[in-house]
Amino acid sequence: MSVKSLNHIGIAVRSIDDQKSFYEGALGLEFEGLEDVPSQKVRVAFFRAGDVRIELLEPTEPDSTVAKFLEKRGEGLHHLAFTVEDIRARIAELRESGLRMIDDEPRPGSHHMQIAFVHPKSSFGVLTELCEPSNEPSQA
Ligand code: CMX
Repeated sequence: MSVKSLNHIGIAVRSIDDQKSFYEGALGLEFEGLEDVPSQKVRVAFFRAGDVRIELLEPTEPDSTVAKFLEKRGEGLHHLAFTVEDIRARIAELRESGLRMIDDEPRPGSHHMQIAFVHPKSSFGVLTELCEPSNEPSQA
């Protein structure tokens, strides 16, 4: 198992609107846009920081996992996402190595990526996402 790169850093927020000025204004990061991710019950905002993106995650439903996270732990760092190739094979490898996967099958994520999460109890408290970009031209 070898990841290609850090793809993005996910940050749980109550309101994207409230935090946009910090990332875009104070830090001067390029705002790349908003996207609804119905499968995850979140709305996301992406900011470009070199080769990595900052992903702000705002829950769209009260039963969103991000809503639960905010209730329990407050706003802040939510997950790290790593780019991989052949995500199904990577999921199988991690499972075979004894790690607990939240997703045994890839799910659709933002930016047309296929995603799967490792349970934070298997990754020393850091929720870890694998993501595989599609071949669509909009992908960076
Ligand atoms: N990072 C680290 N630990 C986390 C966590 C996170 N983001 N979210 C939950 N946990 C911890 C909890 O604190 C809890 O730990 P303790 O037992 O020590 O208190 C434990 O995991 C279980 O958490 P829980 O509150 O009982 O919540 P659930 O079991 O219902 O769900 C999790 C936890 C990680 C399985 C769930 O949040 C999940 O499936 N996450 C993956 C999907 C996701 O996060 N989607 C949003 C992002 C989508 C995107 O990027 O597009």
